[in-house]
Amino acid sequence: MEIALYYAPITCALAPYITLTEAGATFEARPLNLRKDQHKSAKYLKINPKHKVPLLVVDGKVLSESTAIQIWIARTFPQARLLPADPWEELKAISLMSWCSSGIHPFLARTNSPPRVCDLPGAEESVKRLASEQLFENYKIADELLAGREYFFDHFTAPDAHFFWTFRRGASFGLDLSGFKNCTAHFARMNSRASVQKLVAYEKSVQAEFAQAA
Ligand SMILES: N[C@@H](CCC(=O)N[C@@H](CS)C(=O)NCC(=O)O)C(=O)O
Repeated sequence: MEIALYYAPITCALAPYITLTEAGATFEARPLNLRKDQHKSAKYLKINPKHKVPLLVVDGKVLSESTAIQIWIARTFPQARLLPADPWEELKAISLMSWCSSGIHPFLARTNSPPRVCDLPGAEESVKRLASEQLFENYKIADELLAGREYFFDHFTAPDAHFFWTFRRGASFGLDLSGFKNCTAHFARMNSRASVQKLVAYEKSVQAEFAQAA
């Protein structure tokens, strides 16, 4: 089986990179330079008209959307236990990932690029402030879910990788997230995993490659 993951540094594509690594999968990461609009090239738009990462290609078949990608990885590598075994708990894990994608991610996107949602002159700060309020509301929910736990379930699962990305991205915008003690501890725990360290090293190498090509 040939697995390829279209990926870009800093983005949510790091979550499936982590879970593929946790699963011990052999895969090829295909980095795209978003700053150079490589995700909007005719070639990429042909396989993903949504011009987003992550995108998974398995033996030539294409799968978009983080949650679907995570479910595919979990099903394909069951020994990695990337989703809880109990059916109800599994659905709760899928619910958590859907929340990361549709409940948290949009506010990160607005913070990253306010003019994409409002191009009124002077609106930028207001968009960022409102987005960060929504982010804080969501991080508070995650903080409560993580109280007294190492991971969202009784061991590392795919939602941990997905949420890790949302928290990392929030922190990268300079938001003060130190009040979310359980999320902060989860973030540190995630950073200590070999899969995350591999991702971080890979991210650095891709960023260096992009900088050299600039
Ligand atoms: N709903 C998608 C969102 C993916 C997404 O928005 N990815 C961002 C990076 S974090 C992206 O590729 N942005 C490029 C663009 O919007 O053109 C998912 O959960 O996979």
